[in-house]
Amino acid sequence: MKIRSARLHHARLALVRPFRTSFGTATHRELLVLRLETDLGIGWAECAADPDPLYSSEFLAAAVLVLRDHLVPRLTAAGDVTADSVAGLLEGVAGHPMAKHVLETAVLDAELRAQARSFASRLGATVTHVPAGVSVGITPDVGSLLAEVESYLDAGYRRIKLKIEPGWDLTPVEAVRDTFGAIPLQVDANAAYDRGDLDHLRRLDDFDLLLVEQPFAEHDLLTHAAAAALWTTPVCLDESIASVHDLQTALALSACDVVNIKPARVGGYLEAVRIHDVARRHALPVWCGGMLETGIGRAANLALAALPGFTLVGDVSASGRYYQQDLTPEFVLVDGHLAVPDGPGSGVEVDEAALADATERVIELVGADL
Ligand code: OSB
Ligand code: MG
Repeated sequence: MKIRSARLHHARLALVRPFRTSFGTATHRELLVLRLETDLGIGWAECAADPDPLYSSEFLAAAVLVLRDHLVPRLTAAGDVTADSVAGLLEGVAGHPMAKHVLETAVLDAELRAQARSFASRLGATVTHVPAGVSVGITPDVGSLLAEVESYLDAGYRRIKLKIEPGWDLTPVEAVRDTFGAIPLQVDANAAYDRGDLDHLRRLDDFDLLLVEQPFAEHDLLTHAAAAALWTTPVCLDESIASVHDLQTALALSACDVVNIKPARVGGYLEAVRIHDVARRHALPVWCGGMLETGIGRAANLALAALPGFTLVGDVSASGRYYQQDLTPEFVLVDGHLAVPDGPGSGVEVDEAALADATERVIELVGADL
C-alpha cells in the first residue's frame, strides 16, 4: 500500500478516577490517535506514550517528532509498504517502540480492513472471549482500596492487580486477602524497589499472589533473577521486556517466571506475537498488559490476548473502568469476559464525534497531496 496522508489527533480524556502508580498520578490520559490514509483505505491506531517520560523513556511530544521527522518519512520513501515490512523499514531509528507501534498498527489496521480480515485472525487468536482483569491504583487509604476492589469484583472482574510502592505493599495486600479471601490477586511495583528490598518483598510470599510484576529497575535483570531464585511468588517482567531479544536474555538469566506483553512497549503487535511464540516454546506463561488504552487500542489488545499462550488474565478492562466516553463503541464486561472483535481490522469503528470532542490539536504528518 501507499501512504497518502497521516494525521495525529492529540487528544485528552478524563479518567473515571485518578490512577496512581509508583511513578505518578494520572487524572487524565493524553494520547495520540493516528489516522493513516492509504491507497487501500484508512487505518487507525493509538499511541501509548504519556506526556511525561516516567513509565519509560518515551513521551508524547517526542513521539510526535520522531513520527514526523524520522518514522513516517521512512515509510513514504519506501513507496509500497506492508505491515510485515514496517519494522524493517523503521529499524534504523534507535528506540521509540511506542512511536513505531502506532505506525505499524495503523498500517496493519488499513491492510486488514482492505482484506476484510480481523486482527484476531491475523495474529492467531484461538478464543472468542477473554477473561478481564483490572489494575487498581494506589489509594489514599486501605478503606478506599477495599471499596474499589469490591466494586470491580462485583462487576465480575476475574483478577485483581494492586499497584504497590515502598510504604504501600504488605499492608494493602494483606487487607485485600483478609477481606476477599482466595481471589486471583497480583501486584505491580513499576520498578519502585531495589536490591536492598529483596528480603522485604519476600514477605509477599505469605499472600499466595499470582505474581509480582517489575519490582526492580528496567535494566536490572540480575536483581530480578535473584528475586526469582529467592521468592516463591512468581516474578513477572513488564518494563524490562522490549523485544524478543530481551526475553531471550531474561530466559538465559532465569530473571522471570512470567511476562506481561504490551504491544506498545515492544514496538507493535507483530513483535508481541513473536514474544508470545518464544515464551510458549519455553512454557513461560504470558498475559496482555495495557496502557489505559481507549477502545482503539483495546480492540487490538483483545485480539492479542486471545492467542493460546496468554494463559493468565490480562489488564484489558471494560471501557467504564477508564472513560466516561470511549472513542469507540463501549466495551462491556459479560460474565467477567470481553468479546474479541471479529470485524475487519481492529473490528471497531472510531467514534469520530467523540474523537473530535477529545482532540486538542491536529498534526498533519503527511499532506493529503502526496
Ligand atoms: O505497569 O502495567 C503497567 C498503566 C499505565 C502504565 C503502566 C501500567 C499500567 C497499568 C494499567 O497497570 C493497565 C490497563 O488497565 O491498561
Ligand atoms: Mg506493569
